Amino acid sequence: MTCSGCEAAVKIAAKQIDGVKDAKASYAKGTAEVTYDSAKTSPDAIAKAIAQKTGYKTEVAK
Ligand SMILES: [Cu+2]
Repeated sequence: MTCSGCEAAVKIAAKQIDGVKDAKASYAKGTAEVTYDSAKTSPDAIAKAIAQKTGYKTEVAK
């Protein structure tokens, strides 16, 4: 992410994913924090969906 516009785009993309309850993104840190329902989705699926919607490379934080 390179600016606060990207930050908002990542946040919106994450919130559109089924099973995601809340999302926060920080362009300063280059990270996003997602609260999700583990019965509906998984970190890998969320990362993939965000990458598809925004064009950013994503990886699941370990
Ligand atoms: Cu930007």
